[in-house]
Amino acid sequence: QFLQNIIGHEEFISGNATVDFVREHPALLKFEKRQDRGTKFLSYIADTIVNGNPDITFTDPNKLLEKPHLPLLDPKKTYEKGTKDLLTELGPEKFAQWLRNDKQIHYTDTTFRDAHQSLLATRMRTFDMLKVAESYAKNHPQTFSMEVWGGATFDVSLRFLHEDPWDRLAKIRKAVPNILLQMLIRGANGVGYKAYPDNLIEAFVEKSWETGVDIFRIFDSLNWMKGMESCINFVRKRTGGLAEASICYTGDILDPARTKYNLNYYLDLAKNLEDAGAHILCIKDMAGLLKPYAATELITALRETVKLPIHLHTHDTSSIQSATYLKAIEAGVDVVDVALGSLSGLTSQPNFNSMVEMMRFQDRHREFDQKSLNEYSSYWETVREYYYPFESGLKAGTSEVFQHEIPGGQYSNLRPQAQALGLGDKWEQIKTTFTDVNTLFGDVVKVTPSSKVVGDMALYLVSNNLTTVDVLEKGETISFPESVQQFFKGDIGQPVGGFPKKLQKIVLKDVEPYTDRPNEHLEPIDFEKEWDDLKAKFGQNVKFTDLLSYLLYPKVFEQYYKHVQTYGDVSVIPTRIFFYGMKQGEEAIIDIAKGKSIIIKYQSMGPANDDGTRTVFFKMNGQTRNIDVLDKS
Ligand code: 3PY
Ligand code: ZN
Repeated sequence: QFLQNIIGHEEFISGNATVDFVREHPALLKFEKRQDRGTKFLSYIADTIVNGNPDITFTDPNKLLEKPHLPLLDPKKTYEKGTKDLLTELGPEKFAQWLRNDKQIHYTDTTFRDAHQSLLATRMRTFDMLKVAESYAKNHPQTFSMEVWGGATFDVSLRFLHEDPWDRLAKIRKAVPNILLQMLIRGANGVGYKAYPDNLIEAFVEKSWETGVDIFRIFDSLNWMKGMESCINFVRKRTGGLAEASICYTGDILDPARTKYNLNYYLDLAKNLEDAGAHILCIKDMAGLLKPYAATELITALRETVKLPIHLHTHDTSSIQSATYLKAIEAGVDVVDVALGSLSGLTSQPNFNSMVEMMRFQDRHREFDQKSLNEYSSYWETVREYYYPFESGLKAGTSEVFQHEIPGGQYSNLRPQAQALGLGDKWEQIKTTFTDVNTLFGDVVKVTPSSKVVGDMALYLVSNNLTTVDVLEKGETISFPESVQQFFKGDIGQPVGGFPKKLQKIVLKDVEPYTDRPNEHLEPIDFEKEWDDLKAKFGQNVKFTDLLSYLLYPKVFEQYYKHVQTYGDVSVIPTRIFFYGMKQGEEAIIDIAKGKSIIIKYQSMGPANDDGTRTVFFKMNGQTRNIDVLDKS
């Protein structure tokens, strides 16, 4: 491996290596303990059998987890041309014009991103997506786009699924070459919860495009233009993709008592986003607050105010959001976000399959093969069961959302967060406190990361038996959650109308807040140095995408990398086995690479050994293999 490290080193390849080459690059002497892939997988499965997957907090032994039926695909079917081909042909400006003038309604399928982020705490694995990605792209090439990346998926795939998000994107791109792929990016916060140096966001955008993203849905969690402008520019400058800039919708434009976010506020913001270079305008209704008649007013006025095509995103938490889509379509919206039937509704997007039927025989209808679309819904219905520990527990639509305004993507996370803090029985109080905190903060736009700040504060108050009145009266004695301190310092930008000054002083005490872009207080990344450091730390085989992941989430990446070294690329392990291990006597085939599979049979587990380990007995490709695992129970 020493030789391989040398031969593979850039300096050696470029012919610039001197006699000091090895001394200057200690990483050349780093060797991985070599273990074959099969043994790594067996170690993972053995550990899951003995100790369980640490991400699974409860299991139901009676749960039936069936094998899903794959939707039918005519083997002769090839990829028909789709929106991706059209973007390549027209370029972003002309593509946007085409979209604005196209009469039939377009659909973005969010199944691979927001749907599972909002219903299943973002846990959907690449394995389950890849089973249907290619056939979907062949069967439904008229889909406008598929949202497959960004938001919380980046963090969760590294942190909990031990998967490389870049690898997921590249594989989906390969399976879906004809339909536009889109991601959600939190402007200056990238796919994280804080501001990052500009040159990191720039490199991230460029690499995302190269790996497969076509549409960048850019938003700022406080609707702050300065949080979005540079990201819009990076998309325009560094990619051939589309900058879709977002208005995050909050409040109710029809409510005369709520004047802060009124129609004019949204129209001005839309104009600013158009002037900043957006190709598409997104109304990002992250909590599902845009009511049907408000949609009529908003979309009609926006179509008159800007020349951009309009893309509407909502969450069906209240269960009335398909009515909003109907009104928006009547008012001329160009694209709506939907999720395949069994992963739609509630905190997810409205139902794709049913939306298509609602529009059938209408002027703006776009034809889809409904029978096939339903087969995809059935596939996900079966697969969803594998993720049952991550369900949010919400059973029906709730109009409470119009009071608490919790975003759909946060709802499915906040509840388990509360449970983890021992506040499971205080869920009702947490929701009302969330509303109170929003009022205390001056009615802010709430979406990641600002929604997390409000959520953290609500959890903090409930767990300490405090109210928002206590905060104002005895705030000097309170040590506020870190995210709240950062928010009032200006770390995630400036809220509409500014910070409530008295509260800001209470939270920050003597710390001076800033009013300009938080990114300007950050040193640019020295990529060459970071790249060398990363290689020294993790060996020569790290990729540039690893560097980006590391710079965004250093600790999470380190743990992910350790996991890969110990267990290999676990994304290829079937989901049931990944979460729940194997049953005694069960046999499974794992496709570890194209055309390469291993057959694993779990035979038995031995008693506890003196050193606290247990031996798990397998057959791998017919040969007996024993794996010793530390029993952590
Ligand atoms: C995210 O930022 O992850 C969101 O989904 C916001 O709605
Ligand atoms: Zn959303």
